[in-house]
Amino acid sequence: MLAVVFSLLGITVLILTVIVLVYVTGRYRRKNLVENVDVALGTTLRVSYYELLQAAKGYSESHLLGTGNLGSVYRGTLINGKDVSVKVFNLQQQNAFKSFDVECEVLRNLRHRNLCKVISCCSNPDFKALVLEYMSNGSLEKWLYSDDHMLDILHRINIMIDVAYALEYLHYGYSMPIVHCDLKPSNVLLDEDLVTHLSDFGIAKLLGKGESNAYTTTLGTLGYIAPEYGLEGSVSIRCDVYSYGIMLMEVFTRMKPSDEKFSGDLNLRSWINDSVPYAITGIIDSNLLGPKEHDTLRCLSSVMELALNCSMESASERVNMKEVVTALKNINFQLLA
Ligand SMILES: *[C@@H]1O[C@H](CO)[C@@H](O)[C@H](O)[C@H]1NC(C)=O
Ligand SMILES: *[C@@H]1O[C@H](CO)[C@@H](O)[C@H](O)[C@H]1NC(C)=O
Ligand SMILES: CC(=O)N[C@H]1CO[C@H](CO)[C@@H](O)[C@@H]1O
Repeated sequence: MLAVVFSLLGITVLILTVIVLVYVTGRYRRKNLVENVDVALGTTLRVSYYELLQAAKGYSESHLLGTGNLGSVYRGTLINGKDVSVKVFNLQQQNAFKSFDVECEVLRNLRHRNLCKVISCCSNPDFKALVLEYMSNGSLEKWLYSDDHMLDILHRINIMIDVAYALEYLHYGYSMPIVHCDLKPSNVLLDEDLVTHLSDFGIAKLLGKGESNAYTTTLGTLGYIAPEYGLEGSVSIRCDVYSYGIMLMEVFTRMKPSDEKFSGDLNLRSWINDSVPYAITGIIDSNLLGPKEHDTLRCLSSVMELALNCSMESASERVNMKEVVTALKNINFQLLA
């Protein structure tokens, strides 16, 4: 009788223990799941949803760096002390999922000094974010148009050489050509040492093997996009060359393609085309004109000619990024001489 009672008791205890164990490990597993759903893609650092939330102080207004239509970018500090920027995708926007995938795909595989490095991707069904290196000196846009910043001619040339290196790498240095599609001064970021990093690959296009162009309905920024891209949605590496040409013009004239003086037949490109080479002093950013003016103007004239060669109406007449790198390095060399 006693033996039966004890063995029943024993079995009950055993069953209870098993139930408790199953419950505890289950909870533990679930907790672990919640904390580690984020995938660190091809990078060593893992950043959890919670750490990210803390890093950017709950995505507060004071940490907001900028807002685009696909999401917002915040400044944050990770537990290890590293400053980062966190790009949080706005998943209400239909394109945001695709854009996140493209940026992860593009950035995790690329390594180049002049591309913005991705530290981690955080991806849950209802939260997607990219953790990127923080660029303490902001964008080229900020430097060009703010009154308390001033980039001299060599800085500007070097920044544009670095952008050209980044594009040359995207176009020729990876297993398939990558078209950035949204080249403009606000997507060119400067780090602590003023080294240039091309950023924002949200609408970049990867071309398949042997494919020279692709079609898209997502447009880049008006004023910078090539005619065939704007009119037919046809993107190729030559679209980036066009945008690069427009950016060259903007960087040395400090005039935006969207400036109100441009309308009808007059645009940034035709304005410059009409002034090169004889009336160049009238278009160049006056901050760049000082002593040694004659040599400087000759170089600036070459820069504008190169910009026109980049932004030819017909895509097949445009130079390519390898030629751009060579030409700009020559001009830089002449400036230093
Ligand atoms: C640029 O200027 C040349 C003359 O110097 C002219 O023939 C050409 O049509 C102009 N191109 C544009 C796009 O304005
Ligand atoms: C621009 O293109 C013209 C015609 O192809 C060429 O002669 C000239 O050297 C080019 N200029 C620059 C700066 O690349
Ligand atoms: C030239 C310049 O202003 N560089 C600044 C870039 O950012 C670092 C850190 O914020 C500053 O210390 C530099 O002065």
